[in-house]
Amino acid sequence: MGGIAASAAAFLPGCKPQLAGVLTSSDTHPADYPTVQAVEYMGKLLAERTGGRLGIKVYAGGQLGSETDTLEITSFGGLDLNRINLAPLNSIEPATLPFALPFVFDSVAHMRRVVDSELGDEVLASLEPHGLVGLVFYDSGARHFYNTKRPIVTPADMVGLKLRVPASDLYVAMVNALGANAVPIPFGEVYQALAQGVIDGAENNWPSFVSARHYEVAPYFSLTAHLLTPEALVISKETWDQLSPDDRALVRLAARDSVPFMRRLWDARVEEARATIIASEVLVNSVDTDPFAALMRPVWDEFITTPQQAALVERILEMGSGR
Ligand code: GTR
Repeated sequence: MGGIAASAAAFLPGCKPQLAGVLTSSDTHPADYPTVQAVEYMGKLLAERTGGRLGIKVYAGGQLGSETDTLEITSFGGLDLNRINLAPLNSIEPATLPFALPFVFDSVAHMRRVVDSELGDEVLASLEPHGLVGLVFYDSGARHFYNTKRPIVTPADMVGLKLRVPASDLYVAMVNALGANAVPIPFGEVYQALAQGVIDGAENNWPSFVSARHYEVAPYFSLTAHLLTPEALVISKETWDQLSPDDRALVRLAARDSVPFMRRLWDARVEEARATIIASEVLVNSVDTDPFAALMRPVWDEFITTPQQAALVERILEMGSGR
């Protein structure tokens, strides 16, 4: 861990130290998941462009711990890179909340337009005081509710369900406002919690529903599309500060170049996961999302409290298709 910090700096006498090494990176998803593949691709680009002086080793499958834990380690420099959901960032930086509001994006195209604009750069830059340098946003598609009990067609169907959420007050408020009971637990523990009946359901995108095998234990998948929040790739400020300006530029460029690669993989993965579910015994139902969105107004009001956040929300909505 802390690859760059740990590796010996190769430098010529009298020259600025040239840091060399393999950057460590964490991801909660398995090795073949698009986010993992994208960071590996970024590492390949970095290695090519530095003659092997810099590279990336991804620790996949949550082997280094939950996103909340690894994020903390990253902010102290124990890990170089981390690919995470915005949920754990919501708790440390208010500027990340607008991207995580339920129903704030009307489509994947809207979300991509926003993160590709200067708004995306502003939110990434907001992480610096927390020991993190935001590099890029990746896709995460739409999140839908799934559970072991019944199809969710209207918010009334959610009443009383114990639904897992990631560690984020916003997610807790969202699920509780819909009438269910939010249970924050790490992603890696959801399968077992579902299988043992500790929770009744959870919410996630098609690819995670399949790759984490939640579909084997939660047979009702309801297309609520309540969140279109992007993922984030961050690098520790500790690591960043040890890189030369040229290497920082190379890291930023390789990260940016991994985004179109990731989006191609992502779009294919969504289709593949959808096909797996349609062919399975899972009951998928469509949902009129308006009554769900209507219940989110107090949640927006509770979490969007500063003029800076309100301005971000307004700019996000202006870039939508105005549904
Ligand atoms: C996934 C996301 C992960 C993780 C997970 C969760 O969609 O890619 O980073 O946060 O959801 O629900 O915890």
